[in-house]
Amino acid sequence: MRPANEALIVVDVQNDFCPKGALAVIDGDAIIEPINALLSDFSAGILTQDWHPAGHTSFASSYDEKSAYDIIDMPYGPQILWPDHCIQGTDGASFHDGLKTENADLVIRKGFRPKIDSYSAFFENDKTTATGLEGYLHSRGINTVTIVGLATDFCIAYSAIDAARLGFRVTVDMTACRGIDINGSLEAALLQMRAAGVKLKYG
Ligand code: VGL
Ligand code: ZN
Repeated sequence: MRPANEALIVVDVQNDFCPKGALAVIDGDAIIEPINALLSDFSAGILTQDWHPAGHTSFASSYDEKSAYDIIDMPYGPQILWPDHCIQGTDGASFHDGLKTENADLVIRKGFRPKIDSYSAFFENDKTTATGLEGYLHSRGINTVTIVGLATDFCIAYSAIDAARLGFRVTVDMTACRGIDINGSLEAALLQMRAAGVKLKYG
């Protein structure tokens, strides 16, 4: 068992990010068994759940003449437009059946504000609206986190960089992550994580 100052953060292991989902990540379900093993090993397990209202401003379908993966300017900066995914209450937003959710202590939902996307487990994409996870971890005396899940180049990278910026010791276990990789986003995310002091664990 890992010590009480360490938490596992499991990012967005939801049907829509797994094969056949609306925003499927290649091999997204291959990480479920390794994540279950990690959940048993950590004394604190936190799940995040992407949780968008229908018509969310991050969905390409919310605009005339926009396609998925186009980029638009939002008040908080550039935003990639996504296929509709993880709509509140749908099967696509549910955790994958294989994930042992009963071994997690907390579920953090994010992306529920209609006009702002939220990749990070800590802050929405404006980088100031907090999810509350920082306070939760601090009040449990946790200063070290391991991050796994989907997708490496978006929600994992944003979460890891925010965690490092907040002063947590951060490892991303690459064996239990998979990426989307659009236009070099995966390589860029790995560089940014390393630059932020995030440890990338490959074995
Ligand atoms: C994610 C794009 C949109 C993710 C969530 O979990 O990485 N990516 N919403
Ligand atoms: Zn989303």
